[in-house]
Amino acid sequence: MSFKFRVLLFLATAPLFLWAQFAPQAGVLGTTAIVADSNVFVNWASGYTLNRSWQNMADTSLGKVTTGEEWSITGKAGNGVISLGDGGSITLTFPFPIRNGQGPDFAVFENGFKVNDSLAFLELAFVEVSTNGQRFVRFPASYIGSNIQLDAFTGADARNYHNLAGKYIFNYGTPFNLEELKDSTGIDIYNINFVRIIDVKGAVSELGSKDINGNYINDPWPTPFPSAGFDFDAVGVIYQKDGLALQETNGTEFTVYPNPAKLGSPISLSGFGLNQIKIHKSNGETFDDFQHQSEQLIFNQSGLFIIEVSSNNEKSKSFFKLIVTP
Ligand SMILES: [Ca+2]
Ligand SMILES: [Ca+2]
Repeated sequence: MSFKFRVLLFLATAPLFLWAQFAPQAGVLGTTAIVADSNVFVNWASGYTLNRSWQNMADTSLGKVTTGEEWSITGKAGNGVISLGDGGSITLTFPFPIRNGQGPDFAVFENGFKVNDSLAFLELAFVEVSTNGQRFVRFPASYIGSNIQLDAFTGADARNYHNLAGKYIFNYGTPFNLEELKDSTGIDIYNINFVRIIDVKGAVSELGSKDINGNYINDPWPTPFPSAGFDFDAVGVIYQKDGLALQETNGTEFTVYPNPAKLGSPISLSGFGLNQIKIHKSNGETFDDFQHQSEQLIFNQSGLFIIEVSSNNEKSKSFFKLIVTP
């Protein structure tokens, strides 16, 4: 290889090393942001445990954050946010487990906003997942920007952040791919029941949170307001374990189809008969507001239901969830 050619090759490849960056902000070519209305979302978080933290971790006299209404936590993005405070967290649950599929499997929404064409006010959070609610595994997060402390009034470049919720502005979800955790022990990436969002402590100092390379993650701080920290909007599910039902009893697979089903439309049973089931509402009350014909059910109400199936000899029972949409 000639010297000249080597120099040219170096010049051609150098920018890749000097400016190795992650995906850009929503609306920019190459972004991985997913708009809230996208039809890739098949479900949204339905339950939560909230653990709010300080308005300012360095001055706890201000107390904890208060902004947001808890009713807005579940359901679709865009119905309000709830602030987590410095290092605060929220753990979400879902109608069905999330499973690994092709590409991203769920997305997290926050309420960041653009401050100019290239920068946005962003508040970041780590994302962890769990199958059993005990062992949580964190997505490997990276920060590659400057160490000049961002504050409550400074925009940030989305290209500096990876695997951190809040990378994208309001109405755009940050995607997460369970495939990246396939070598983790103690979780089943095809059966994720919990997603935990943990505010990045933004200080670029010993109080702050670090990425997988040991670098402080630059996130606006201090933000000593009732709305400090990550402002959680929603978690949208892209792949879920549906058609659920596949619990075995005495070698028989029970299914209901379709699931989710539609109000007033027939639902077919297979593997069991009407005489083997009891239907409960999600609060456990018995539910009987449905019609039936041979092996088909027609629900007169929408909602989340639990179907209890007794095996023929009454020795074992299976339970599964059925969703009936309006
Ligand atoms: Ca995936
Ligand atoms: Ca923060």
